Amino acid sequence: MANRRDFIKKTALGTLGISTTIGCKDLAKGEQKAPVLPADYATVKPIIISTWKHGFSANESAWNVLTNGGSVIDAVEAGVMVSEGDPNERSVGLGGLPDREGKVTLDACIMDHNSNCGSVSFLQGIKHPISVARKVMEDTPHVMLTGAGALKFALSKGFKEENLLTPESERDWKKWLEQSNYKPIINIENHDTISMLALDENNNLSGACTTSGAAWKMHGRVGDSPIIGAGLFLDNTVGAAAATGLGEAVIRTAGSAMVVEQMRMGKSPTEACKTIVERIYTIHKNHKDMDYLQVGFIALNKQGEYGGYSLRSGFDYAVCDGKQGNRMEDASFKMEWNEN
Ligand code: SD4
Repeated sequence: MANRRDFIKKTALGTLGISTTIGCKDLAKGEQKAPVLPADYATVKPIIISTWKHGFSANESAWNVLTNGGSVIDAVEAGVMVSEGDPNERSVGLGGLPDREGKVTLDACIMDHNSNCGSVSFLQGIKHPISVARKVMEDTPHVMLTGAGALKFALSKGFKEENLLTPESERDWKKWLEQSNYKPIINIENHDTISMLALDENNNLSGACTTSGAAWKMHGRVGDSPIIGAGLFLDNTVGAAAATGLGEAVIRTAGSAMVVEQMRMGKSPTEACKTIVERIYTIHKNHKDMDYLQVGFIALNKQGEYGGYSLRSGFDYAVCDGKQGNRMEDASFKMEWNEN
């Protein structure tokens, strides 16, 4: 894995007297722009944290919403939409890798500080499932819609149906078909899912999680990402957590809800993530999934403290606040890939 310090560059934030390590050159699609930060932000609120490198540009978008009068739920929605709409992100929305039948099927959920939540699973043909999830939250008596019902609902709300399978993803799927070996390796080059957590200056949390799920999954498979409590959970009196990695393992352990409960019991975000990763390891160490198992969590508490931890090496996340700007951080981890 490349050294994170290689990526870091100074930005104009220094001229505001804000200590800055912002920007990751290799993350830029075009020129990387620093978020516009008010100069007098001395605290760590607002703060945004999101999974993997695509979290970096997602954070920028969320930050712009938050610092231009948008709500924290608006911010997390806008943030993860960046990854959903990017055809070069092969694990989310448009361009996501398909299931073994060549279908791109999407899972997403969103949750606000009042514990309102909305979710869609096994949704096809809609580029921004997170926005459909938000509509489920706001415009229906339900939390979760799935498959054809979710699509029907999305169309009724004016979403446009489109082909999300890009030529690149179709090519990779055809190549995969030659061996048809299902072994979802989730690492820094081959990750899935953007999960984003944010805390605004009024102390309110929101979270969003969206993915095309594990590549080459069975048709109809739903992972942890649309499941409140598994892929995402928050309690506005405590903190928020979100997951990435093998969804089956996260569902088996109600991962994100458990991380929040660890924070409720007084653990720091990193310690809380570590405790649940250790639990997942204990449950899975003799499991058939173990040779490719990866899980990682990010967490953010009400004080604006954050952290992440993964089972195996190679998990990183993006953090954006008014003190240090936007940057990538490597999560601590339990083991290397060649250990069992
Ligand atoms: C899933 N949790 O569908 C997602 C995939 C993922 O990093 O997050 N991979 O199982």
